[in-house]
Amino acid sequence: MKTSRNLEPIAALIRGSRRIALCSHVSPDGDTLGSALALRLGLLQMGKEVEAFCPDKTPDNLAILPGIDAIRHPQEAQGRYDLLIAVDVSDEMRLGAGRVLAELADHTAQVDHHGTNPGYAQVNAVDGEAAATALMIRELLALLDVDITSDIAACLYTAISTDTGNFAYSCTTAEVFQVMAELMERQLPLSRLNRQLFRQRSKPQIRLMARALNALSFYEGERIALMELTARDFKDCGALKEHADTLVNLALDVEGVRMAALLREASETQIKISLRAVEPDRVDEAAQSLGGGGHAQAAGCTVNGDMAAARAQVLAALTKALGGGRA
Ligand SMILES: [Mn+2]
Repeated sequence: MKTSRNLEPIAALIRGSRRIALCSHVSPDGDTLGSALALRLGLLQMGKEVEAFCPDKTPDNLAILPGIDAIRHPQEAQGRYDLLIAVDVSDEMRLGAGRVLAELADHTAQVDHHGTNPGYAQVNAVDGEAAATALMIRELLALLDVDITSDIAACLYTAISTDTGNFAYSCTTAEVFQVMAELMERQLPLSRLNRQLFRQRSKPQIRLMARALNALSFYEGERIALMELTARDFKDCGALKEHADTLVNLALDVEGVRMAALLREASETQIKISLRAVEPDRVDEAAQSLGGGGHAQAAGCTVNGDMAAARAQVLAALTKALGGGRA
């Protein structure tokens, strides 16, 4: 187990606290929620009074997380806390409405794995090398002598598997599998959770996927793939905007494709665009040139105008990025 993560000072703060608030980040994902809920269960086991907060709605596919119904909006916080712990929150702004909690707490701490984290809490445990915040939470729970129940295992598994792209991204380390081996010994219902997290989709989502695939088109020697979804598509499918979230990956998975874009009508005058690239190609500069941003292989932007205008702009930006990459 790693020892360079500065978790002992947080363990000490926890031991000395009675009432503890936990907070996840805006647009919550499996790691921020799974890690916070694993920590919540551990602190309850220690007899602490603990409340878990999240500034945004939790995603439907994470409804399986033990304790997710206990999560509250930060505005519902009452009274004072001995300690606030931010979980997987890379900077203060990502606390969103959770920033009010810092004023209600005597001490603040954070556990996070984003290398860009400026260390905004009083006590900061940040390890940019950790594949998921959940690995640090696992270590913290060990310091606190918490017994890993099957519910805690389910929370940690959800966090680790989602942040590693189901154990596929290059961030997946040996430590991930060491912790997974421990979780498997705690009666982790792996195949059930895996189906719920990674395979099961709602009918509107599948219908929308069919529309997106139907709209798939190729450019620049079939190295760029585009998909388009109109407001009408969403209406016909009974789909919500979040149902389009991962569809761009279908276009990127086509053999020979190096960059993919999903264009979605956000309003009559705005098109939201998700961009993806296969390494070593990158789409962050293309996104920036259209007023957006993101990571090298996953970025996005919003363009004013209709679908045809947005298509022309994004194609021009991607073609330029393709030329700038390795042929
Ligand atoms: Mn994370």
